[in-house]
Amino acid sequence: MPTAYVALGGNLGDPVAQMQRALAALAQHPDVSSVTCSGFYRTAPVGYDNQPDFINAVARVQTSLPAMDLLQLLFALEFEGGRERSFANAPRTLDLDLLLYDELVSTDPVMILPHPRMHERAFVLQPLAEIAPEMVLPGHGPLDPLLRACQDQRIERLAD
Ligand code: PH2
Ligand code: MG
Ligand code: MG
Repeated sequence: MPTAYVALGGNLGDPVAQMQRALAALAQHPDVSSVTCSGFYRTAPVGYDNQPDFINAVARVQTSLPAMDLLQLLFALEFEGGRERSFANAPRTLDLDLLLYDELVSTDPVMILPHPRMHERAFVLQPLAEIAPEMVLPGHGPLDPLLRACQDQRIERLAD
């Protein structure tokens, strides 16, 4: 069964609860066989500074859904989580980004895979390293050197 990695994030409302609801909904989906999530992290906003800290995590999802169907499911869960779309990098209740889907490379503008910015974001790399320490990102290499390169990004693991 294919393995996907999904980044979860949010900085409005109760992001922890919104992310936990999304994880539960994913795990209950008939075409999803397992969901393994990292711990939750409090992270400084990247890209657009003038907004609250985020909560972030990364989950490994084993699913028989094709990549585009999984992406549509993530969009539906974002909507259920109260997501409204305003401007790029705007504050949001729930953001679910498909990072990787097996070895799939996609240049479709709605589903670029691997995610084009994941290798430069501590809020993705740190939780990913927790559940997939041996991961090698296509075109970018292992996680540890990538993480060292974004040491200036504030990130703090929340207690379990
Ligand atoms: N998501 C963004 C832009 N900036 N910063 C943090 N810390 N966490 C995020 O999830 C995040 C961000 C765009 O989706
Ligand atoms: Mg995002
Ligand atoms: Mg997104």
